[in-house]
Amino acid sequence: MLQLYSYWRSSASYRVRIGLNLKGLAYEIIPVHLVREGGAQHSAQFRQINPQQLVPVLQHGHRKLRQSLAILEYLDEVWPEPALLPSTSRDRQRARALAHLIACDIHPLNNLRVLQYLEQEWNVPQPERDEWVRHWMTEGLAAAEAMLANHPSTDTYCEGTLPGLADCCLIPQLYNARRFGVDVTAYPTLQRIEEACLALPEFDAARPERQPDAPAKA
Ligand SMILES: N[C@@H](CCC(=O)N[C@@H](CS)C(=O)NCC(=O)O)C(=O)O
Repeated sequence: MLQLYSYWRSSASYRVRIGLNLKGLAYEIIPVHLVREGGAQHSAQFRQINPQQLVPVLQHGHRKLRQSLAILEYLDEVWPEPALLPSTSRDRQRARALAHLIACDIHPLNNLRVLQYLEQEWNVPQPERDEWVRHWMTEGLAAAEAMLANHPSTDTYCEGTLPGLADCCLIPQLYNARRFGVDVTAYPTLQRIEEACLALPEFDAARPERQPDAPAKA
């Protein structure tokens, strides 16, 4: 009933995999290789699935759901338990603000198509492109650390004692940060939350290296 168009290393897909696992929903992964042969996301077939040429896409029956945050909120509306969002407006606002910080303000600047554009249109060399990525990640993660450290709502997870929307975004972003050589020890609260999340089977099963399309030695 649920099929997820996903790429093992895509952090936006990783968010949705965590959300589906937290909800205890069974789903089939349909891999979309973002790099091989120019990227399957640009194929005519996949453009029918997502005109934005991005993963993830969740197919629910005949419906195609796009945009990871909108998908996570949909999951929460259709399968309310366990909730990904807290019960009060104030706490929901905070969880969404953290999620948007990552998904709207850090991630899009560092996406594959942006890095390819810098390389192909502006001849930006690899070291500068990597530095660009690290700059935006460091700035965003430092803000997330400041928002989470010593806040009364921060507990085992970003918001209280249950994992939710903000954690679905934070853990994939930290995976990305390490990939690009960001020193995550500068963010002790984020690291502590990451450790708690990855100890849960729902997060563990969503890890890039556990995906059917991950290379054998990932
Ligand atoms: N805002 C979108 C972002 C999706 C996105 O950027 N996906 C990336 C992988 S993490 C992608 O498909 N990139 C392909 C490309 O850049 O060509 C969401 O949250 O779903």
